[in-house]
Amino acid sequence: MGYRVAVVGATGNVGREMLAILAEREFPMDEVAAVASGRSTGTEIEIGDTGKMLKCKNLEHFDFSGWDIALFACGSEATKTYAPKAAAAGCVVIDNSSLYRMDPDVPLIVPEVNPDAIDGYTKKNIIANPNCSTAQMVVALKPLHDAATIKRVIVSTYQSVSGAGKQGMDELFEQSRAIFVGDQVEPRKFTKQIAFNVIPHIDTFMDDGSTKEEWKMVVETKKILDPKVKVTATCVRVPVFVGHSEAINLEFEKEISAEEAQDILREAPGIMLVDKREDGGYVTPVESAGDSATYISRVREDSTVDNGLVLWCVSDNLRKGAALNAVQIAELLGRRHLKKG
Ligand code: 11C
Repeated sequence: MGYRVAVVGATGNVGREMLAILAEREFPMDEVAAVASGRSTGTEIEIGDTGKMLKCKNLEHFDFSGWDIALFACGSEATKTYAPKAAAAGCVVIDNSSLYRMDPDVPLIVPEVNPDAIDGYTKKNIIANPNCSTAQMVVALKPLHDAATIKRVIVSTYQSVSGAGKQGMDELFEQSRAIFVGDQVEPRKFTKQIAFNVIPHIDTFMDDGSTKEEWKMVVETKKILDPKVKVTATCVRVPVFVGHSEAINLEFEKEISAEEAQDILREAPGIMLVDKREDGGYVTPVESAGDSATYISRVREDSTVDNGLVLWCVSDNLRKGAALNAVQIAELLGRRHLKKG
C-alpha cells in the first residue's frame, strides 16, 4: 500500500521537479494529484519524463482529507491560506516556502543533517523545507562540524536565476538575446540587468542592510545545524540558469587539515567531492544541473585564521535546494512515522 500525495504549485519550476523526483525515486504512491491555482485548472502536466499526464486541480476547491502528504511549492501567500487547511484535514504538509521555517513548532529539515528533528512535526502537521542556498550549505557543513566544530561561517553565494522562478529564467534568456541583437534591455523581475552582469541583492532589504536571503542563510543554518555557529552571508544573483554556487570560509574550534576534510567529505551522505587541483578539476553549476548531489571542490586551508578552511559548494537549487529535499523529507516521514509503502 502506498501514499496519496498532492503536489501544490505543480505548474511551477519546483512543483514540476517534485513530480519528476517522486517518479524518479519510485516514491510509494497509490495516487498523485497536481494542484495549482484556478488559472491552471485542467492544464495537463507530465510527471517528469514518464509520459504520464496529470490534469491540474484547483487549490481553492481541493479537499485534502484522505491525502497523506502534500508537497507545497506555491509561495508564502497561498501557503498561509491552504497549508493550515491541509494540515487540519490530517494531511502532512511539507512546505517549500519561507512561511513556517522559523516557527518553533515546525521542524526545518535537511535529512542528511537533522533527521531526528522531524519527530516534532505533529504539533502543526507541517514540516518546512529550507531555502535552497541554506540546504546545500548545511549538507556540506554537517560532517565537518561533527569532526572539528565550526565556530564561524563566511559565505558568498552565486545564485542562479531559476531561484527567482520561471520569470527569472525568462528574463535572463530575453535580455541575453536582446543584447546580442542590439535591443533595449528592461529589467522586470530583477532590479538591474542580469544578462552579462551580477546583482548583489536577493529578496527584500532588512533594517541592518542585509537582505532577507542573507538573513535566511544565518537563521536557518542555526536552526538546522547548531545555534552556536556564527554565520555571515553575501547573496548574489548571477547569470546562470540552474545551480547555486557558494564560496564558504570556515573557522573551526579544533584543528582540521584540508586533506582530513576531503576524506570526511568523500564519505559524507549527499556529497560528491570533485577536487583535483588541476585545470577543470572542480564542479561548476552547469554540471550540477539535473543532479542530486551537493558537489564540493577547491577544499584548502585558510592561513588567515586558526583552524580555517575554504571550499566551493555547488548544487542544483531546484533539486537539493527544493524538490529533492522535500521528497527526501517525505521518505523520512514515511520511514519514521507514516509507515506505509
Ligand atoms: C533565490 N533562494 O535563489 C531563493 C529562492 O526562501 O525559498 C528560494 C526562496 C526561499 O532567489
